[in-house]
Amino acid sequence: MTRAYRFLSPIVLLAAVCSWTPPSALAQGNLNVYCSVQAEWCQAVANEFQRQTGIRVGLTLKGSGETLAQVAAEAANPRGDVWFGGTGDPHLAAAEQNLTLAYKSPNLDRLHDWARRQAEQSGFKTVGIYAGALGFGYNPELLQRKKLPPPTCWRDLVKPEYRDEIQVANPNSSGTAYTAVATIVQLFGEEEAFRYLRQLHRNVNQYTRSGVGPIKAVARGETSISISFMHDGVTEAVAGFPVKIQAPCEGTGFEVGSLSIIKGARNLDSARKFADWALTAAAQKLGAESKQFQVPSNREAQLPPQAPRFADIKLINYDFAKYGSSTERKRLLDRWEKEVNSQAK
Ligand code: S7P
Repeated sequence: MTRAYRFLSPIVLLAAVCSWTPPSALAQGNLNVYCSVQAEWCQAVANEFQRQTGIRVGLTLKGSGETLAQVAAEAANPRGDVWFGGTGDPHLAAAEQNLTLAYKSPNLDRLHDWARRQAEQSGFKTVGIYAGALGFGYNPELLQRKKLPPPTCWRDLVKPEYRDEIQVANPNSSGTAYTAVATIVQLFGEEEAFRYLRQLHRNVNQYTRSGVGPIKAVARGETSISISFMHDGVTEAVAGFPVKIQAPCEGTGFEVGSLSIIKGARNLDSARKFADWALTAAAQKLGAESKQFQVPSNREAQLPPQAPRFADIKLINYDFAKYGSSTERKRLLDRWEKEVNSQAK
């Protein structure tokens, strides 16, 4: 201690030391977030929550199916505290497997019915933070060069003219692709749906690991068509790529993108604070600011003007209870693996 400090009271001294401490050493705790939306949004959420609360946020970026597998594998020794984003079905499966923790945020009342329903259905072990409809993305320049018409219906995708023109993700790793399988089953009935998926298999040039992979391939001109969430197509179009989106004429499924607190979270207080914050309109604005155009779940949050409008899309009455159940999910994925993915083209 220097001479001058001997004349200061301990309180003044403490205040002086604190005011000189670098901000990183003042962290108000830690929070490990498993994040299943696109990287820009994950980063914006981490930065802003950290800025507002002083809680240091660690991020792990993975798709929905992969995060579910990770949370299940770590159940005895959880490393994540909160799972932010990703399709609702695997969040419901996690709730059913008791991998996530019930929490009734005081902000639940501020949400749209569809987001609250996701919470009620899971015994409050998950909650909706956004919604998005499934559809097609296509590259109009590439299709024109190949003299192919843009697809408008699910039935178009299995036409022989689209041989090797389509990309979709693998439903084992991707929540987007699982939503597609569950949507087709609900639209056509299971037997007809698997006949359809086998026909589609011939036209698929690649099953990617991540759900946004196919629309990014459309944007780069590597494939003509993708099965994607329509808002992910808007992200590419807004970035200046030649991408258009289409809502399927027969109707389509949708996701309730969700948030869950992981059971055994080591930073439970921070996790609850994060959940409360993520349900506010101000936090949900970060989605559009990161050029992600889902429908926010907070009723006061503005719908980004570029977002696909649900009122313009023929939506099916997606059965989240059934297709979010672990047994149904596993059964459909096993069947897809055996009857579709393992088949020669
Ligand atoms: O952030 C865009 C988005 O489409 O990604 C999520 C998706 O589940 C993550 O990718 P996977 O398909 O690889 O699981 C969606 O929830 C979200 O709308």
